[in-house]
Amino acid sequence: MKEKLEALREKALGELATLETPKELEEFRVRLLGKKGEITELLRGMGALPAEERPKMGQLINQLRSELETALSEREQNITALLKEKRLKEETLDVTLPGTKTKEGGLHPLNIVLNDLIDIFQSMGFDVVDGPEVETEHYCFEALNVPKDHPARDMQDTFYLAENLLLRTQTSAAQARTMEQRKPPIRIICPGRVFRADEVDATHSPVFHQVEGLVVDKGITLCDLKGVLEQFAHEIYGPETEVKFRPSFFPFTEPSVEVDVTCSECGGKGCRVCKGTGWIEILGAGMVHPRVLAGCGIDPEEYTGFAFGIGLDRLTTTRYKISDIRLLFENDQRFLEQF
Ligand code: 2U9
Repeated sequence: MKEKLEALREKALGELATLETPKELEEFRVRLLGKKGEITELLRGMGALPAEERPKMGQLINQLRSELETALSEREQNITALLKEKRLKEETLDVTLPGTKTKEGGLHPLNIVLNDLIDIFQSMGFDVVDGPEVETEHYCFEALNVPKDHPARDMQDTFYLAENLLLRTQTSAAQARTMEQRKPPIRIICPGRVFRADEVDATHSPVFHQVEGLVVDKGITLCDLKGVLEQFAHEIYGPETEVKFRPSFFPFTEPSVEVDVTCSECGGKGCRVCKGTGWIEILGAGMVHPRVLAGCGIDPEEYTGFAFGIGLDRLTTTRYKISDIRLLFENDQRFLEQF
């Protein structure tokens, strides 16, 4: 019996040293020290021994039990410590490593400039109005006093989709719609894409962008037009910029003007950018033609208005010194990343 005990002790301690997980330890505990475990079986088996040997044997078995219990709890502590160390090693973070860079999107240069324009006009009380890109001849031409034989209506200039259906050549179409829907006072800008069947080159694209504006109220005069557009020019180009109003002609405005600012490249001395004139044309404008007001249901005897049109693409290419308008439409990341 003693040898049996010794053999069990050797085997158990040997096995214990090889166990590596809490699960294995628990199985070991049940198998040896549990209710039906080997030690309990040994105690039970003592009945077969002569009475005088039993106390001694019982003492030895209990000694073995407590020895195994101690060894088990030591092993348990060891394993817990080892597992903790392993986990900490696995979870170690090198906080000095550089982070992974996420690619950030940005605004298209046209949208950067458009947002500036919207800020400037909103601060002067203008609403932003949207309109369809596919228009009827009525809103694109008739309502704007562009007669049937006007060169702007030429098939070569306008993309027709069907008879009477076309891609708008100016966002004024949306403004004509607004005039029909709203009563004055009207103070709106219409930014958007417009389309003309132009030959493509470094300064012309069949798709381009306008921000057109319209103010209609009682007593609006050319002075209001000058004040608003001068304020706009100073906000975009700086307060030292000079602004010049030149007489011009548009079918939808009378009188009409074109607005020039002193060239920001040379400060007005004359350079390659302004072709030696010292001035850069930035927009067209005028007092809304009485026939346009009347055609949109506004009495020209009671109300007057002014309108203007800004080419967004040229404003963007000159601001960022972009040499070719086509770069704005190609969506080349190497170009777009620069803004
Ligand atoms: C209504 C009546 C009149 C808008 C106007 C211009 C002058 C103009 C050009 C600027 C550069 C077009 O993109 S461009 O080529 N536009 O010169 N636009 S007056 O006149 C209007 C608008 C709406 C109801």
